Amino acid sequence: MGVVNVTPDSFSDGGAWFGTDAAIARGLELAAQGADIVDVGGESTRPGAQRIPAGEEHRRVLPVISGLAAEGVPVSVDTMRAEVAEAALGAGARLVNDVSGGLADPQMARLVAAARVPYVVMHWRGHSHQMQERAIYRDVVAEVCQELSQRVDAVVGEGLDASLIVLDPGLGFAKHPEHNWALLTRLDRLSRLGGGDRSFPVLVGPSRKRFLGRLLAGPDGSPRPFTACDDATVAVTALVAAAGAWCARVHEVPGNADAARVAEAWRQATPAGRPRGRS
Ligand code: PMM
Repeated sequence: MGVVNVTPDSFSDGGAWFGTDAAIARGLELAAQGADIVDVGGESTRPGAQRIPAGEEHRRVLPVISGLAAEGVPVSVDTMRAEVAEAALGAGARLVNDVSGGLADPQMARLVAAARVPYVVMHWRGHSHQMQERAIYRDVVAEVCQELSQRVDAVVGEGLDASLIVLDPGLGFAKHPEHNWALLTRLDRLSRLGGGDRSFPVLVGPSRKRFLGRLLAGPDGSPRPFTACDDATVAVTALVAAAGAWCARVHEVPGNADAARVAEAWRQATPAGRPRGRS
């Protein structure tokens, strides 16, 4: 999944694709580079960001989505608002990516259920201005699984077919680096949330996030700038794809697309087609 943030202020690529024409051109480029889905968002979720009005979000994303859909690009809309998701689906989006997992807008679950579209349910504990103070866990993997499970029940309760749900641990959203790393190593638990035979596709969004910048900090302790974290993102993509993740959401596609193909070959060559340690 290639990212097009039509925002002036996203932490990772803020401003680069803010105009409609630039955003469409970027989306086409990502698709040509191997993105299976182009994710279009109009609202920054960087820590501390303030919300924008719904009308502004509409104005940012709708022309980009219709422009990309008209070219045959599979588009997802990155939004927490049901009214934006509805308009985006009308403009040709095929998937709704909701970083709040339905918590920010009580209408969202009903909308995706009625539209019968794939729905990314991300783990979330509140809007950007308050999320980092909520990064408190005793057992992050168990708590994220439990909270996501409640979201799955809520969305299925509104009538969405469970087979359309994609789960996301929400790297960096109310998470400190140690939480992100713990979650990355236990994606199998997320996938098997429902217990029994039920297994959900898992999406992860490691791209250019602060935990990578901190890992790669220079000798003086200053974090690596986010644009210099693309190689580390590729490494995470390779690891999670080899562990069975369905999708990685990234800003730079070529290296990640190669990593996904390497991981797929790795999985195919692994006895029983799965990495050791997974049932
Ligand atoms: N991260 C961001 C935005 N949208 N969506 C999903 N499903 N998962 C994520 O981890 C995620 C997301 C924030 O990153 P950005 O500002 O660089 O787009």
